[in-house]
Amino acid sequence: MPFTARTAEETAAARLRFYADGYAPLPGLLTSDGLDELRAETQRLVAIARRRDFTMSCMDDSPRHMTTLGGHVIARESSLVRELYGDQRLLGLVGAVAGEPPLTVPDPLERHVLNVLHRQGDTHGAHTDDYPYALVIFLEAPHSPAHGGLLQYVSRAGSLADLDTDRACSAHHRAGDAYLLRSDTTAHRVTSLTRPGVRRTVLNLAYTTRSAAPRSTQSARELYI
Ligand SMILES: O=C(O)CCC(=O)C(=O)O
Ligand SMILES: [Fe+2]
Repeated sequence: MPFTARTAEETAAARLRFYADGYAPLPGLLTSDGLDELRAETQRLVAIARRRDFTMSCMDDSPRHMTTLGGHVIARESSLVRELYGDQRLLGLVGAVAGEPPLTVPDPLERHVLNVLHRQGDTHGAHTDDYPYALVIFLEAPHSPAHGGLLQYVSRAGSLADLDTDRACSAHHRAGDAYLLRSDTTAHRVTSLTRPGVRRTVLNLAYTTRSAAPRSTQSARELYI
C-alpha cells in the first residue's frame, strides 16, 4: 500500500500534537495511487454496506445517520483492507506518533470499519471508542469545511457534553488525509453534512496496546452488525 514518506521532524511534531490534543493530523498519508486503489476498494464495499438511522443510548442518545460496514464483513471481502490493517509501515507510523507500539484488536467487528456520510444531514454523533487508538483514513471528503463532515474532539473529556463547550476543536480533512486519535478518552463526533451531493467516506483502523484496560460497550454492535 503506497504511503507518502514522512520526515523524522514531521513525525516528531505529530507526536507532540498527539500528546497535547489526543489528535494528530497526517495530511496526505496516501499517495495518489494509494488513494485511487483504496477508494475503488471502498466503493466496491459500499455496495454491501448498511444504512443506519438511530440514536445510541449508551452514548447519550447521540445520532447516527450514516452507512457502515463492520470489520467482520470487510475481512471476508477485502484482502486489501486486511493487509492495510497489519501493514508494518503503517503500524510503525502509528507507534511513532502514539509513543507506544500498537497491537491489532482481537475483535474482528471493530478492527477496521467503513463509515460513509452521503446524505444531507448525515452525521456520526458523539462518542468515545472502545480501543485507545483510531487511525482514520479519508477516501472521500467534502471540499469545503462549510459543507460539514468536520471532526470535533475534546481530549481527556469528562463527558460527551464537553463537545458542546469551548474546549471542542474542529478539523477538516481532504481525501488521502488521515489522522490518529486517542479515541478512548477523546470525546469525538462528525458534524452533519450541510448539502446534498456531498460524500465523506473513511476507514477507521482501531489499535490497542498491551496495557489498555479491556472496555467493551454496545456501541460497535449497534453500528456494525
Ligand atoms: O469519521 C471520523 O472521522 C470518525 C470515525 C469514528 O469516530 C469511529 O469510527 O469511531
Ligand atoms: Fe470514534
